Amino acid sequence: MDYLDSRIIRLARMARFSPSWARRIVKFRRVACHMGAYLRRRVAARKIQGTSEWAQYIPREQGYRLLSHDSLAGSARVVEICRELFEGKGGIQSFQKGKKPFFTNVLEAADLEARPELLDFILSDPVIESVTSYLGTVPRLNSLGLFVSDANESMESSQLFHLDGEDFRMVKCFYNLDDVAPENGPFTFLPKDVSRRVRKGLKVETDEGRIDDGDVFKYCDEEEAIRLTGPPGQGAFVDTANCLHFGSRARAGYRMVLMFCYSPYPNVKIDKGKFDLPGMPVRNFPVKRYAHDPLRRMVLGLDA
Ligand SMILES: O=C(O)CCC(=O)C(=O)O
Ligand SMILES: [Fe+2]
Repeated sequence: MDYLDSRIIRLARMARFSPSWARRIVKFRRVACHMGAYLRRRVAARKIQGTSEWAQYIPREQGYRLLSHDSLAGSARVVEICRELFEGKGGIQSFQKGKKPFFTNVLEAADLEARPELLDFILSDPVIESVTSYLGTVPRLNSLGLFVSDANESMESSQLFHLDGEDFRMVKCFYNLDDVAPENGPFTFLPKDVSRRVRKGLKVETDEGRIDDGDVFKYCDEEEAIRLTGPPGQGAFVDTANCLHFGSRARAGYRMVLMFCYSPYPNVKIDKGKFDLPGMPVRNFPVKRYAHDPLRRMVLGLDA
């Protein structure tokens, strides 16, 4: 089906539809094909929005929420586990760069089996309920990883300001796993309202393309950018489809983060098959543990 959708995008472009209209057509087609799953998720989300104490946790206007080690139950333990896993693989001495050399995942599906607390946290009520309320639908967990950004001199791809393209709205969660200083390449983003101003100025609609700092800072102040520096356990939920962002400009030492990605289902991402390459995030999760839990079944796509 991704083949069909790539054709739709191409045709829409030829017909001079804007990129965001082309994506709307793809979204519409996919929703029509998965109407049952789509509606179930919307109904379940409405209930969560009406009852959960996490319903307003990620503010819609700003599109992000900063987290510290004690914001969400279990995060401090998960940070510990990630650090242990990395050390268990030989740490930075044994680190092998992947397809994206400056942002390489070292986590494997087997690690998630061995340390179930990790996925338990990612699927915990506070996380699912805050993300669901922000998106207005019970999301799908797309990918996750323990990403290492070793010192580098490059300035390309996601090291430049950009938007992610999973959907019109999405939520990524980042946790620093080590002390992160400015020279270690912190995840850096502009709040949604600031991004909107910049996008308007530069006529940026979607995830297509990367933008130079110089252009971005014509429309906002450098101080408006939020850098995820700080100790292990410092983190953020960020709508990376609406908040311009970059990371991994690690010019000294290295940076290590846990990152997981939630997006609506169905989403508009066109799969280009890059996920099988070394160092890309994990997408096959051990699901048995959650097979009898209706909410988590949806989040893991076991219901569709
Ligand atoms: O390297 C980073 O911290 C940013 C990566 C990125 O753009 C993303 O995960 O969407
Ligand atoms: Fe990104």
